[in-house]
Amino acid sequence: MSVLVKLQDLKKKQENKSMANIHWYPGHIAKAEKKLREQSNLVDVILEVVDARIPISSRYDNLNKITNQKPRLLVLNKADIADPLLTSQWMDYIKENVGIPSITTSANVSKDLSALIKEAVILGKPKIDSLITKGMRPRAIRAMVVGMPNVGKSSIINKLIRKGKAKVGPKAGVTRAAQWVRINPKLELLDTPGIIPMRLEDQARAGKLAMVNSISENAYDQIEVSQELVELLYEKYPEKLKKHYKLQDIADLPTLEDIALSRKWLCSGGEADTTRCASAVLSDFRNGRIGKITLESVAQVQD
Ligand SMILES: Nc1nc2c(ncn2[C@@H]2O[C@H](COP(=O)(O)OP(=O)(O)OP(=O)(O)O)[C@@H](O)[C@H]2O)c(=O)[nH]1
Ligand SMILES: [Mg+2]
Repeated sequence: MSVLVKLQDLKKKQENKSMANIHWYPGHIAKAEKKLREQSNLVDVILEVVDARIPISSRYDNLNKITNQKPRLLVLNKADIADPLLTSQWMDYIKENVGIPSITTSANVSKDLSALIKEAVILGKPKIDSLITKGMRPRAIRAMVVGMPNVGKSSIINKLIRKGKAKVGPKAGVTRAAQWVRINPKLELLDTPGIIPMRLEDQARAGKLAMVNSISENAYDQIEVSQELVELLYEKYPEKLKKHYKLQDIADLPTLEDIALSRKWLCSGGEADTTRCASAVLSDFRNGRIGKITLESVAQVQD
C-alpha cells in the first residue's frame, strides 16, 4: 500500500539523518508505552476509545498487556458518522466474541454520556468492594480514557468533565501531572488521555488510520490515500460516493480527476486539480459529509 511505502521512506529519512537516531522509532514506542503503563497503574478502569468507522484498525492489540489487564470498556466513538447498521453488527460481535463491555458514543453531538459513566462504575465496583473487604476506606473509582490519535478522547473527557461539578486537585503521592476530575461521587477521571503509540510497521492499518486522520498528514501522500479511500468507498458505498460527487455518468471506479472535474476543482490551465480534490475528499469523509460510513465490517474478522 502506497501510504505505507511513504511511512517507510519517512523512517529511512529519519534514520539517515543521524546514525544515533537509528532506533528512534522503537524508542519512541517504548517511551509511549511506558507512560501509558504508568498512567494506567493509577486507575481502576480503562475507557478504550476507538473510531466506530474502523473498529479493527483503531484498536491496539497490546493494550490489555500494557494496562495490566485492568477492567476495560470499549467505546465506539464517532457513531454519528458511522454506518448505523454496521455499528449494531459490531456491537453484537463484540458482545459475543470480545468479552469486554462496549458502548457507542457521539462525543461531539451528544451531551449525554451517562451510559458511559454507568458502565465505568459497574466495571470499577469490584475494586472498591475489595478495598472494603480488606478493611480499607472506600474511595471513588478512578478511570482514564485511552485511544489512538484523533478518535475523540479529548472530546469525551470534555463532555464528562462538563457533567462533573468540582475539579479535584493533584493528589499527593501520585504523578504530579495527574489531575483528577470528579465526575460524580462514585467516579473520578484522570483528565489527561493516554495516547496509544502508533506502530508504523503495523502496515495493514496505516492507510485506514490515515483516512480517519489518526496519522500526521506529513507522513503520507494525500493523493494516494485519497484515491485509496475512493476505491474503498466505491466498493462499499458506491451510491453515496456517486451521489455526493455527482458521478452518475461514470461507469467504473472514479478517479480523483473525475471527481475534480465533476466538482469543477480546476487548476489555472483548466485541468483537474487533484491536489485540492484529494484534500477535499479526505475532509468530506472525515466530517461525515459523504454519508454515514464504516470501512470495516464484521465479515472481515469472521473470514
Ligand atoms: N463526528 C464526530 N466527530 C467527533 C466525535 N468525537 C470527536 N470528534 C471530532 O474528532 C476530532 C478529534 O477529536 P479529539 O477529541 O481531539 O480526539 P483525540 O482522541 O483527543 O485526539 P488526540 O488528542 O490527537 O489524540 C475533533 O475534530 C472532534 O470534533 C464524534 O463522536 N463524532
Ligand atoms: Mg486529545
